[in-house]
Amino acid sequence: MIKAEFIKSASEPSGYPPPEKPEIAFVGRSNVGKSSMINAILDRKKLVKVGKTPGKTRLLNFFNIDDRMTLVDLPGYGFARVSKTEKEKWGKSIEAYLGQRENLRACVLIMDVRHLPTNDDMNMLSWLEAFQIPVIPVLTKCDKLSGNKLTKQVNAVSKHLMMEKDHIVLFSAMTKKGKDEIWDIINEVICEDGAC
Ligand SMILES: Nc1nc2c(ncn2[C@@H]2O[C@H](COP(=O)(O)OP(=O)(O)OP(=O)(O)O)[C@@H](O)[C@H]2O)c(=O)[nH]1
Ligand SMILES: [Mg+2]
Repeated sequence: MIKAEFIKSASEPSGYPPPEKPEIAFVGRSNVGKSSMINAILDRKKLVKVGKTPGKTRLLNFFNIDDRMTLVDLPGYGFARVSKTEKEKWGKSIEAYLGQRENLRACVLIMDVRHLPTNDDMNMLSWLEAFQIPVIPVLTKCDKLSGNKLTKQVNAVSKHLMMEKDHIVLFSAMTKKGKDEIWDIINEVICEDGAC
């Protein structure tokens, strides 16, 4: 089993752990399944808290993986019942992180396979491109669609994102579909760094 431990939470750069290991961050709409995905790929049930009131987590949560890399669960966006001040705070903490985190190697952008990417998803994608951060696009909750419906939806989403279908990881935290594929990609990104 992979060693995975919570390091700390932070909202601003002064609170981040030292940038010693290559880092991968998980971003996406609130309630899309970021925390569930991290738990699933690490074979943990409760390393990261799941399904609390959406939009409550305003902190970045850092996890040490095998003393080899850090995974970061970023606060979700697009939660309607959040005040303007809260949204601004979110924007500032995410912008500081994306703009300043020197050991950040890639962002896993998680979207719900059942819906076309939201405006917030598209804005996040532009942001990542502007910061020149490699994106690993993931469609989660694939267990909710089957056969033809899944294929149709993946085609529609890939068109919307203007990305090749083969570059998009199909995932389910419930069935763990896509777990090996996501690790292959993460390891490839980390290894480019000479950290293997
Ligand atoms: N069926 C199914 N449900 C999922 C999957 N992933 C997450 N969920 C459910 O979706 C809800 C939200 O999951 P979380 O992992 O807490 O989502 P999050 O993106 O971390 O949410 P915030 O931390 O609020 O931003 C929970 O009820 C999960 O059980 C999946 O792959 N399949
Ligand atoms: Mg979460």
